[in-house]
Amino acid sequence: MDLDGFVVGTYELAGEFPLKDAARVLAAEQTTGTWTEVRTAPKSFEERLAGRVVDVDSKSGTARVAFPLEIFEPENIPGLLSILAGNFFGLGSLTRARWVDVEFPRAFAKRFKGPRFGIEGVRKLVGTATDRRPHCGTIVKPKVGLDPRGTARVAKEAALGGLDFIKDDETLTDQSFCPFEDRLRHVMDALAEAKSETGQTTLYAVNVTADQRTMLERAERAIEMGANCIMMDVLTAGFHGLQALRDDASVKVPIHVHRAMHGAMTRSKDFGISMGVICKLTRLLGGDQLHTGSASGKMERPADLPVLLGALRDPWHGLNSIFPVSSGGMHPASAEREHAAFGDDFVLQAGGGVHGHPDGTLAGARALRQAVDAVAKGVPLAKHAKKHAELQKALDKWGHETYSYESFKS
Ligand code: CAP
Ligand code: MG
Repeated sequence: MDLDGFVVGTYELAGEFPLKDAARVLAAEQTTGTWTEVRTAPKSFEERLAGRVVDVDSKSGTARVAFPLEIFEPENIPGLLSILAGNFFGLGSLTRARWVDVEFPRAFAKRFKGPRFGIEGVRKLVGTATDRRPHCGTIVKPKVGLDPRGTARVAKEAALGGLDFIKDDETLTDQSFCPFEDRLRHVMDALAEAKSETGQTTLYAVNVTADQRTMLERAERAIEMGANCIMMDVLTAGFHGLQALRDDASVKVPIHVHRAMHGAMTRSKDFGISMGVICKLTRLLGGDQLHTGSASGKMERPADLPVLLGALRDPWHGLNSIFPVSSGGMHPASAEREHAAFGDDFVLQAGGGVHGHPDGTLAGARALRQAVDAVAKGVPLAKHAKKHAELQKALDKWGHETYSYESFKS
């Protein structure tokens, strides 16, 4: 079957009937069918718009379903999701329904802008276009609890310690205790001071997550105020929110994409949407950095990490790549495992693993940067730490860390 005129979804399905029938039910429910035959439309027209089962693989329990392009309103992302990820999840006869992959014809993908910067663009901004080491970053901690001056103080230390990237935590937006504009102003001033000492650019992703109108206003205001990066939570704010930010011509900075709430979609083996699909949609719609999960750390470790990295970094319809972000319980000693899994093109991001350093944020940032420099050169961390006291202290504290509920502190 020539798939050029179709968007193709791959689904893991099981139900009260054979796989091919489960796929047929999905194709019907999501396009022209319902539970009983209706004769309201001309048959030929209905057939043109109907979803088709491309193939089924009973070994993996997956089926591919092709949706004719004509059924999609161009660039309408909520509409696209209602078709590719709609009612079938709730059908009583299906005992398993996961959306695990999607492929778009090139002409369809080309209607979207994709990442404005991608890995190469972000590297140019930070000054690592030729020095291909991984980037290192931090989430200001505590998650909430600092005022704008306090946030700026922590950010400055992180920048002085040699980090490339600093971000808000996903639950910090524009609360009264840390107003958005004040925070941005103080942090950007602090980063300018740090740059005058180090000569290094550090990106600060201020969190613009809100309803779409507010989010766009915040992003535009942030740019006016001199922001050099923004972040948004793509699943709570919606894929169309990311699309709106990317399509806004004034938002000429990288967009860091957090995935809070993804676990509700990605973790169940029976129902949900895979992280691979979230990666592809984020790339289509223009995220520059995306959390992927990591090879170690406090979060569930994705078994399909290589697939996710491929979705972000391999050539795809001429769209820029996305910088993968390894985060969640990271610390300097994590660098070896993460580098082995990700290679050089990723961001190693640590919140607790920077600010929880025995000597504080500045030392924690130095230790993370030292760890990244070491793995990029192929030098074992233990050896590098002999000449780098901050790294040594980090290894002493977290080198044999196991993650348990007891270690969580609020
Ligand atoms: C990491 C983090 C991130 C998680 C999200 C947190 O902080 O800021 O939100 O990484 O998970 O609040 O947990 P720590 P994921 O470095 O202090 O753990 O990256 O898997 O989406
Ligand atoms: Mg967080």
